[in-house]
Parts: sequence; C-alpha cells; structure tokens
Amino acid sequence: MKDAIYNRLCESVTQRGGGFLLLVDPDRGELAEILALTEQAESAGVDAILVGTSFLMRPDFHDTMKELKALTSLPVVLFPGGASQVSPEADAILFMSLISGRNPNYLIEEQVKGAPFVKAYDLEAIPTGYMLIESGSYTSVEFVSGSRPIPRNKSDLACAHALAAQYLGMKMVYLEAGSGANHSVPDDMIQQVSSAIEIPLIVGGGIVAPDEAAQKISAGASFVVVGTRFESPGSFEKLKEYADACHPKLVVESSTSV
Ligand code: 1GP
Repeated sequence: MKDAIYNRLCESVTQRGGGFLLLVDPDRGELAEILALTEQAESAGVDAILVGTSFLMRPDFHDTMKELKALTSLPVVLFPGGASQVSPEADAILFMSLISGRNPNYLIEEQVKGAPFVKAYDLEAIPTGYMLIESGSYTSVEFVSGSRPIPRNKSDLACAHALAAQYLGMKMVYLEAGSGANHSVPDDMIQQVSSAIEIPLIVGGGIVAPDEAAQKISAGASFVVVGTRFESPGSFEKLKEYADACHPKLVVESSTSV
C-alpha cells in the first residue's frame, strides 16, 4: 500500500513538533472565500488540507475538489462522511471507521461501498480510528451517524477504543468533538490517549483560538484540525497564527536563531 502522504505528515510532526490541518467542509461557509484562503495555506504553514462533511448536500462536490486541488500543492486528504465523498482528485483519504459508535453502517458498510473507488482512483488510504467525544452540544456527526459520543470525563474508555484501533492496524486515531462543538476534546483525555498509543493522534472540533490549538499539541495531539473558524471570513494572518501554534519546534528554532 502507498504511504507517501502518511510519511510526509509524520515527518512534519517530527520536524515541527506538531501539525495543523485545515478542514474545508464543502457544504459550509462561503466556499469561494475558503478556496481563496486555501491558496495561501501553504505559505501560512498549513501541513495539509482535509476535505469532507458529515452529510454531503452539494451536487458539484467533484468540481469543487478539482478547483481546490488546482489551488494548492499541499496534500489534499479526504475526510469523508460516507462513500459518496471519495474523489479521484484527492491525494489520500482518511479511511475511517467510527469506532466509538456501534452503528455497522459507519463501522464497515460505508467503507465497503467506498473501497472499490479508493482502488480505482489509486488513492492512498490512511486507516484511521475515528472517535466521537461528547462536546456539550448535539453535533451533526452525532445525528448523522446515529452513534453516541464517549463521555468527556471517561478517558479510560477513550484509551480502550484508541488501543483497539492501534491493535487492529489503524495508522491514526482521530478524537472528534464535532464541527462547531461547544467544547473541544479535553486536554486530560488527549494526554491519556496519546500516552496509551504509539500512532499519531488527530484532535479536532470546537477549537476556536490559536492558544487552544497549542494546548492540544502540548497535551499530546500530533495534529490539530480547524474548520469552522475559517468558514466566516478568515485571513492569512489568522491561518498563520494557528499554524505557528501547532508547530512549537519551529517557533523555538526561530526565536533562538535571532
Ligand atoms: C470537524 O474536527 C473538525 O470534523 C473541525 O471542527 O469545524 O469545529 O473546527 P471545527
């Protein structure tokens, strides 16, 4: 199996001390503005673009993917809510199973429907254990997936799920509070899960400030994902602030070199 994008992402964490992934949700916000921001993402320090949504409503998703791919040389990685979001334009796909839920549709059914397309499009698949964490609001992913989140004070349960993902051979674990969540994944849970596993940990949902992103990285997240913050007009400066916050090694290097 191909692993160039996975290796590039891991390398980035080794060199920069963490990674910052910008999420483009094709169904949300002012798409034209988000695409314009995508164009500046590489120079702002973003490590990769994720594209996906819980429930796709745009009929022109594949055209949007084409447009987005033409705007950036960063890896474009699918973060699909289902098999209909597998696109030949992407470089890779987080091939996820919603392991915190017990709904067979999101544990294996959508994956079986999508797998032949991943092969046909020759996409790099990054097997990822996706876990929904209670976030103080009823999120789209919770509604669409028909699955209940892990309680936010039950880090032991989160660790057991993350370990199961690792032992099943998954290459990443994603702790998801849900897009636009009231509360992001607790730092304590991030600490415990990242100590328990040996594979990279992605954390997203409800992260609304660069300081908060930095906190998730210092708690043990390998990558932070931010989407909603950039759906209302974002800026290059703001994007760079988040990227810097997620790259503690780069910040230390640049402050010691002056
Ligand atoms: C959602 O984790 C991502 O799947 C990003 O969440 O939109 O809240 O930044 P936000």
